Amino acid sequence: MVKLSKIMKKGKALYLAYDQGMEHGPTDFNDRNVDPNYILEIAEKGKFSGVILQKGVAEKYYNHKVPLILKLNGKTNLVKGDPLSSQVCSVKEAIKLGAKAVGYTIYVGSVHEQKMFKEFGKIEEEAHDHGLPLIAWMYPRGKSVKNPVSRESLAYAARVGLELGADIIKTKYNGKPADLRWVVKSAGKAKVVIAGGPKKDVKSLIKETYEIVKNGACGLAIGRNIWQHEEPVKLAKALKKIIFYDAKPKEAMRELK
Ligand code: FBP
Repeated sequence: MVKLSKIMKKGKALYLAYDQGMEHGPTDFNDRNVDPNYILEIAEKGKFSGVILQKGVAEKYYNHKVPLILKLNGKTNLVKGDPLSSQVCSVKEAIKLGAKAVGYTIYVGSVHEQKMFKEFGKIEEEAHDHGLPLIAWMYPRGKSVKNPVSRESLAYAARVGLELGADIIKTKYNGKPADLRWVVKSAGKAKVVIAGGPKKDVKSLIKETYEIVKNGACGLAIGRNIWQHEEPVKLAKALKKIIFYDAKPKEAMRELK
């Protein structure tokens, strides 16, 4: 039986994503947040439901204070064209590193999607044999995907995540509550969490978070908006008020004063 209780509370979650060093390169970083120790400190002080790392960072920095979600595949943004993200870490290795869940990105619509489906299938079997939850980054992407954030693309990708056995599906919010409700419905019994994207102003982030939880998502798996912020722990507290305690945006904003 897969237990989500180690990485979710009351069915809700706030994860801190820090795999951008691989996905985007150090362009996302400054002198402070380039250091994984800084991120782990935010994760601990902000009481995140989990921290998302690649294996190299986990091996050298992870301190077991916040549940570890280990990303098992990755790619850089240097290769253009239809994306393929291949496996770089095994479930066995993730368990050795102390992971409480594993993650894998699938680019639905890429000409390489079959390769990712195949790897994901094996990972799903092994992770679930060990009772480990599997989080799928379900991102529609590739030449044949006209609009990666349309209602249809997002719902299709989320549904594929359910069909393939993901426990939690990570997707993007396109700003349309009705579309998100359809994405969540398409994901069925798989839970849905939303990515943060590039840094935006705090007011918009708070408003979006409110919309996201009101329309069926369980929370956020967010990176840049937190660790590029001047006061990441305060911001995390504000987001948690909305996600875990049903606060309204105005009430959450008070955490930032
Ligand atoms: P952010 O909140 O910083 O957007 O992180 C979420 C995330 O899914 C990361 O886990 C991943 O590295 C990145 O976004 C992928 O971004 P992109 O959509 O540019 O491939």
